[in-house]
Amino acid sequence: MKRIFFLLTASLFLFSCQQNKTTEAVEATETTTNEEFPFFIPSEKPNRPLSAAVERNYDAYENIRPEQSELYTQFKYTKLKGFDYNGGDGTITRRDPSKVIYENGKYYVYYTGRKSPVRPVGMSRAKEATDVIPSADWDLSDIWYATSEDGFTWKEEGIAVPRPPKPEPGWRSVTTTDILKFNGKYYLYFQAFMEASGLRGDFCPVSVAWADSPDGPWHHTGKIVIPNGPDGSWDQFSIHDPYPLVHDGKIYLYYKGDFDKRPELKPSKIRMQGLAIAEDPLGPFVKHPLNPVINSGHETTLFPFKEGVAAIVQRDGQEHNTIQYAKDWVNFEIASITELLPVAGGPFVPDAFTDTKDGRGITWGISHIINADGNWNHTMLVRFDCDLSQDIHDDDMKHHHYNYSPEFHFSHRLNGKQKDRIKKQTEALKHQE
Ligand code: AAL
Repeated sequence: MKRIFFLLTASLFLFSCQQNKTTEAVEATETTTNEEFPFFIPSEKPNRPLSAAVERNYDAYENIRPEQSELYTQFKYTKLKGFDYNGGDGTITRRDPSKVIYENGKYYVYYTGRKSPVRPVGMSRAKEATDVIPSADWDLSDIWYATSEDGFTWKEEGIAVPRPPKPEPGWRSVTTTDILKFNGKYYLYFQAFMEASGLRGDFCPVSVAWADSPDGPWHHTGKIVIPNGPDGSWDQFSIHDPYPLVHDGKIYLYYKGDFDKRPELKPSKIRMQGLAIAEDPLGPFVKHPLNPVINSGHETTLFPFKEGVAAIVQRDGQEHNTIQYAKDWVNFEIASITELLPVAGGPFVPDAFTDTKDGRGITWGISHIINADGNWNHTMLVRFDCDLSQDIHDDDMKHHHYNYSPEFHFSHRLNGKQKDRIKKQTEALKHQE
């Protein structure tokens, strides 16, 4: 009898403890207004009044912690071996690399290459440019390419696509290329300048060359495949950074447009990104009716991710320094906010052309650093590494911030105008005493 009584009492006690726990657990999700927000953040959005920011933390992002998101990463950079820059004197530039592809047992990258007897005079002095004196860093350029066994040491193979003869599109400069592999052929899309950049602006359409091998020979089509938009349209002048991917059996080519130029503003232009779609690599490309589809960024850097496409959005615009995602390849949302993003990134995207329905993401690529060594006409290619991949989880790529050295902070110093303003503000205070 005693044994039964003990068992009954013990069961009742355990049941009441369990009830308390359940109550506590329920309360943790249904805390009332006057309860503090819990120390252990609810994994699901709690049923309680929330601030806009905490509401957003649940609704706008994949995870409540950025480091748990596949589309959050930091970036690490490595200096490349194999490229000489004449000591950074501006007579050589390599910039705006393509995506990296892997063929014939090695990596390939294509990029804007300029080797000129003198450094560029600058876009503001474009009138002084000649057929040997470049205006901008990317003026009088050809499409060069290099190969690598490991992605760190590269062998410059030479010019892939040279400037065509006048008056073909690109006779002045062929730049900012990207690669597509489609039905066994290779295509290099590029900005096709027909005037020195800076004369009117950075104005150009996009043309394309094709080859049966990543080593060429490359055949100019002499066609403008992404034309400038009609007068008064956002992309009437600049069709930059062509970036093809394969989706839904078609070529989805993203590109940048510079527009709304107002010299009285700094920066004077807005930069956004558009999309043009074609069934054939040589076109016709149809621009998406919702263009521009990305409201920020500068050079295009995208990759298939799960069923959609992700974009590294850097440098310009309301949403620069973000990684964005479009499940439908058109309507982009911010997936994460990060820093020190690769500029003009050309990632290694193994499934860029496979029409994948489950994009695996990226872990490295080639990007560029402009104004290297403080010289606006010295741009260099670098390697970036990251964890934007479903196939790895690298905690060392998922910290929340970098620690910038005092020297880095002090390198961003006040200019004379700002110092004068500050001086006047202090003097004004003295007069008030
Ligand atoms: C780059 C790209 C395009 C521009 C110039 C060269 O970063 O946006 O290619 O025309 O700058």
